[in-house]
Amino acid sequence: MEQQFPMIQVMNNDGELVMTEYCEQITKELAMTFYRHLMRTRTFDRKCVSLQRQGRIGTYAPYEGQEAAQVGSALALKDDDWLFPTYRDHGATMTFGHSLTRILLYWRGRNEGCVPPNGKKIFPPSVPIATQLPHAAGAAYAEKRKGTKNAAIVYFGDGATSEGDFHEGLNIASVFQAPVVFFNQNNQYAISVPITKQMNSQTIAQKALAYDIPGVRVDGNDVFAVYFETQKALERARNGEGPTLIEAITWRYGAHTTADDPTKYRNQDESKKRRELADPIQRLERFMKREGFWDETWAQSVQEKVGREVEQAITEMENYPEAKSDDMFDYVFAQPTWTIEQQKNEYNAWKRGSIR
Ligand SMILES: Cc1ncc(C[n+]2csc(CCOP(=O)(O)OP(=O)(O)O)c2C)c(N)n1
Ligand SMILES: [Mg+2]
Repeated sequence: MEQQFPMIQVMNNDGELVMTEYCEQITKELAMTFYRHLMRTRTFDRKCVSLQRQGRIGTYAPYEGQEAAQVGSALALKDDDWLFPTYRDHGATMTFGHSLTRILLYWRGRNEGCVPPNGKKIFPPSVPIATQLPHAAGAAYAEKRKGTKNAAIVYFGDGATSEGDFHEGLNIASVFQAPVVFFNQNNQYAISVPITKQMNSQTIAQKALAYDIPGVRVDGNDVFAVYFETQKALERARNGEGPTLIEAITWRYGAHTTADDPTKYRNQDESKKRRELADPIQRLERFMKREGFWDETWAQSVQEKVGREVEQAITEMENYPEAKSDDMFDYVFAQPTWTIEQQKNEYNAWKRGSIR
């Protein structure tokens, strides 16, 4: 199966182009755009981990190491497409145009964090594993029924492919030839469970065979491979050729969330080695240096600019108006059930001091 689904690489770990197909499209401007987004996502992610440690946001799910998979795929989208993320995909949502302040509000436990900027079709992060796949298939099918050229992308992890919703989503999308890209980030772990203990399949891409849709395996740390292969899959979707399953092979360096301790289940040297060998940002930097696209002053200015942008979002998040406690009751259902009404009344009575 690994031979039938070879891992597509455009740029190897040393930053050399190893596939000629896309050479002409890989310009200095494109490389600079990718680098800016990669640095922006990494800066944001690291800052969030430290905000959690300082008690300024709640539990946080870091994606460091997976930036190329998220940035490359999100940049392949068009403005009117749909994006269905998990809790680990804010690197993709921010690249697609989500507001950093809103993403921070989400991690602070605020319902406002689930609201995308006007006109952006970004769903709230799905925490229940794989439930977003049927939603994405449905949204994509609705676009098809309306006769638009819009597509949907849905993100999920390796662990999610063991859920029923994964199979239901792929099946329904295949039956109705919905314009959706199933974008799997195979970071090789579902919390503490390594992929080898979770599935007997050699690849995730091969699971596409059962639904008779294309299955594509890419090096998820190669931003070019991810970008061009996602673009191809989206083009197929827009042209009425139905869904694609993409497996992007990657690795998270850190913890599953800030509530997890990865030293309990894996050797940290593995992450260190992968960082040295295959880090998505260093790899692009190596490529840019080889091609003569690299400029130290420019790289520094990128770092300063994204740093300022992140700091400003943090200030906005912290100065956001106080949360109204009624929100946690009012947004559960469109029409509250009597139990929720009762809980709300009891809570408000307790706040007023009339019950203890
Ligand atoms: C339906 C469901 N079952 C279990 C969980 C608990 N859980 C949270 S994250 C996770 C692992 C998911 O792994 P994967 O799909 O590989 O995504 P990753 O976290 O690696 O990005 C599990 C089992 C959940 N959130 N939802
Ligand atoms: Mg995983």
